[in-house]
Amino acid sequence: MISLPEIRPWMVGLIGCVVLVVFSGVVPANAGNDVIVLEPDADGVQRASIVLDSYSFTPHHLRIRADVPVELHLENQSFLTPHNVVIDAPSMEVPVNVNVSAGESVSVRFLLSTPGTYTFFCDKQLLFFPSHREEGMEGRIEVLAEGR
Ligand SMILES: [Cu+2]
Repeated sequence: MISLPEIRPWMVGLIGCVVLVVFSGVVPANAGNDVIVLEPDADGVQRASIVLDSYSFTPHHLRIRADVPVELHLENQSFLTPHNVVIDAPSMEVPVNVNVSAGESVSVRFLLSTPGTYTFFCDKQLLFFPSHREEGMEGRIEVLAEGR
């Protein structure tokens, strides 16, 4: 006759670990928490697509190379809410502040020459409500020196 083993604390720990490992892979691919590393295309432009929604950017963390042009395709998936993208980078020669109407897509090109970490956000705000940035529409762009 087979007797069941007694349950010991280490068994509970082991099962907990297995459950964690199994379910950690179940995070949706569009969660946007991962760093998206841009590589220049054949024409030397670093490209990425970002989905704008109320109130998020997906993805919201980009890593790019300094002094290589960037082209972002911005798609606003909100039904009614206009959004925008403002990049907080005083060193940029041409500041980025692009409006994207509800349901529309816009592409924007820019150049970040100074390595560092920059914030981008949506500064839309309706009346006395919190701004979209305060609601979470914020992301960052890491700019690495060339030859990283
Ligand atoms: Cu917005």
